[in-house]
Amino acid sequence: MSLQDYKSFEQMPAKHEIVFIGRSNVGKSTIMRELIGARVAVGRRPGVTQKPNYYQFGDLLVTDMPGYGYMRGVDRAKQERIKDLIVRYFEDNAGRILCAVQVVDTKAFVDIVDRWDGRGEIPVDIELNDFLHDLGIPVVVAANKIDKIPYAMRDGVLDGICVRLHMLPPWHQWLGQIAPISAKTGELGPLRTILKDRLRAAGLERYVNVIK
Ligand SMILES: Nc1nc2c(ncn2[C@@H]2O[C@H](COP(=O)(O)OP(=O)(O)O)[C@@H](O)[C@H]2O)c(=O)[nH]1
Ligand SMILES: [Mg+2]
Repeated sequence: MSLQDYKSFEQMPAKHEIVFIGRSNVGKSTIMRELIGARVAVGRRPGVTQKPNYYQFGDLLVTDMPGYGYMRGVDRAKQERIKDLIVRYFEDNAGRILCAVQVVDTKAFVDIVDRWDGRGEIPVDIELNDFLHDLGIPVVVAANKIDKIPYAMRDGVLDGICVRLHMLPPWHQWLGQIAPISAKTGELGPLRTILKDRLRAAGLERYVNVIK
């Protein structure tokens, strides 16, 4: 069966869920390996993973969505289809989703968004971010690959990301919603803190240790 034939992604039974989304190659698999010990392929050819990967911890499900947006070797119809299936998944499971972690490549994000804007198109990242807010699903932006940005430029770049996501700068105002991280160097502290806090706030203290 090809992706075109699915009505929706397969759904796992769970009471609570954290869902990771992002364009392909932003570092989602690397983050999940570091954060929850998920044994997932890193640096695999984008577009190969076209179904969610699920990691179950008792009643808590951690889900790695397929990458969306442009992928070399994946036709546009299929890219659209993946986005539609992701949207559908959030609609179907909104009630149990504690938060969505939207992973972005800190260095590339603003350029990609502005290029799409310049063509009069809505960037996929922005479309999904707006959609999640409309559904009432809390979004945590993981600004990954921060190691690629010189220290002196980091605040400016993070402010730029906030502006595109309709969050008023300075980015420091949004410490619960944006986490500058580097999965490569293992600097995941801000994302760990946010996710642990959210689990505690949801009365899920027993799952705090799922986050390594
Ligand atoms: N510089 C840098 N590279 C990273 C970081 N995280 C992931 N990468 C690299 O980005 C590429 C894509 O990573 P992967 O986890 O497979 O991305 P995914 O497609 O989003 O799952 C790999 O070559 C990773 O080593 C990071 O924080 N900094
Ligand atoms: Mg991956």
